Amino acid sequence: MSDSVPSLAPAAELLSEMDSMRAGVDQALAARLEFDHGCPPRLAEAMRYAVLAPGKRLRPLLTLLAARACGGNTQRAMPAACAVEFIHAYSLVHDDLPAMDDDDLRRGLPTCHKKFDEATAILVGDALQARAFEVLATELSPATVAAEACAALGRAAGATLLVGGQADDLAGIDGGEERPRLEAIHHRKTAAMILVSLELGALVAEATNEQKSALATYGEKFGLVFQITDDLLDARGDEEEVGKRVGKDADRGKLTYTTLVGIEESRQLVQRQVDEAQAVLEVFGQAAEPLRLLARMLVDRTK
Ligand code: GRG
Repeated sequence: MSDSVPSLAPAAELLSEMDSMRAGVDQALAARLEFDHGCPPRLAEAMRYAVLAPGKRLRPLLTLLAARACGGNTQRAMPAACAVEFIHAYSLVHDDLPAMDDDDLRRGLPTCHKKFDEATAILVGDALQARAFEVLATELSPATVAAEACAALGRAAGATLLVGGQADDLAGIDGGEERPRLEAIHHRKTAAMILVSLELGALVAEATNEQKSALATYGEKFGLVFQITDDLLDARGDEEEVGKRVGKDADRGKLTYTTLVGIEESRQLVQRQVDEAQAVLEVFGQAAEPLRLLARMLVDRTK
């Protein structure tokens, strides 16, 4: 059964629909973090703290909206939406640890290891990763779809993509041209999870190859826009401040789009990619309007 998609829905209506979807995702995540017995209460509390903190829920939205664009039911895609957010939340908890990025704040709150302790934060990540695959394996059907979803998420979150990208980034792998190096790290640490979020939505909706390939192109462009706008946010402030920060990043040797091509070219690149991301969704007609809006919203994002 497909969800009914209003034709020519005005942006305001779509925005409020996406807010409801986000609230639905939060409820679904919370429901999957209730443990009857056996889970130490402090671990369960820390898992809920890490996942339910006010994130943007971009990846689960991509899963639900991809399913809808392909004519599927968003509720059927909800377990997959939760699984991608569990992996994302685990990667943030581990990335914030002293051994990695050593951050004190995440989503405007103390990081998991600051609020609890380091060992708990490591275990939160471990348990969230396991929970993601448990949810896919037990809640998706038929079994072939569940197995394909586990394989796709395992690949995206594994040693060649998310974890491998993090390892190379931490090791400061250098040499070679800067632009391809930046793109490779970005592809593995950021775009791979965005792509698999869309892929799982398409999988649950039993999408055609044409639909899958359009979503993959959209995902590449969305991922790039997400990364560049992330870099632009890091470099925000008034122009003088921006100039100073970009200079500082460059001094530290931190490779970002803003340090590599500058603010103005980064902004132009964002605009081009957003236009192309929207155009590639033509194949879905009106059913992909929320995905178009989501890409446009990245341009002006403030967090
Ligand atoms: C520890 C295996 C492992 C991987 C860590 C996520 C990550 C890889 C590193 C975090 C730093 C980074 C590369 C950020 C890139 C962009 C990103 C993933 C930002 C956070 O995602 P948002 O903005 O976060 O969607 P919210 O909080 O809204 O969910």
